[in-house]
Amino acid sequence: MTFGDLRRRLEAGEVMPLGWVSSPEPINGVVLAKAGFEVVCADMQHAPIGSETMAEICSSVIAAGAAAIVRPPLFNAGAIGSALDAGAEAVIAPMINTAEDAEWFVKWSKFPPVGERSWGPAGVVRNHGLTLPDYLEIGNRSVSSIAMIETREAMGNMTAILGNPHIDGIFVGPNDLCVSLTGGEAVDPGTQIAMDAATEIAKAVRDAGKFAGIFAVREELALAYKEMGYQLIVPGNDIMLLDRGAKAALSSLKGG
Ligand code: 3PY
Ligand code: MG
Repeated sequence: MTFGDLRRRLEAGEVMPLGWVSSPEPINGVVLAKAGFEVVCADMQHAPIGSETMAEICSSVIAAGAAAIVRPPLFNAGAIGSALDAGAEAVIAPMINTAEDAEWFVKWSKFPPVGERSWGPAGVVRNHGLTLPDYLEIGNRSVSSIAMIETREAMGNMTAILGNPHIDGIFVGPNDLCVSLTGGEAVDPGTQIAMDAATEIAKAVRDAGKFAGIFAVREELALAYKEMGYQLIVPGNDIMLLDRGAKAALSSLKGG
């Protein structure tokens, strides 16, 4: 993957399975990249991944030949800048619920004149072999600002969020969405209400000419999301994949 390929391929409609690192372990990003994931995300929101480890995960993933992306913690402008400075080609911002949240996100993820991202891409030029003027020229159109829709409020404001021309794609958090839509009664993305919401979001994103991604907690859900038109599909994070692989290996040895 060369810098900028990720956004070009997503805008061309390609389905790209997304590797997801939820451990403070750069090696896990490398294993996912070498296993064939062409794009790998470091999750700073729900994993103990701080900025130094995030930058190491990005460098390792890029050196292994894949594109790196990052989910920063909630409304953390500093982490958005650090992720992009480290060479991430996309930032997935959690809980973008309103048009104002989307504007806030664009402000911190794009350089002027679009936003106010601060200049300091030492890691990105080193990791991707670019010059500073190259990066100034291509940064805004190569990096994707991906807003998470994961609440009832965000679904109500979807047209306005998608209407922001600098929000490049949407990522669905089906767990939070299920919790929000059921008023805290359930956390199963496979329930009808969550599946119907995922279908509705995929259609709205497609109609807006943008790309959509989603986290799948089970394999059959990953396949259902692909049918709905999702492109960036996470088939479980590193810990979930290790757990499944460990159980399969044990059961074949124990015959159970
Ligand atoms: C969710 O399901 O809420 C997520 O944020 C997935 O990462
Ligand atoms: Mg979430």
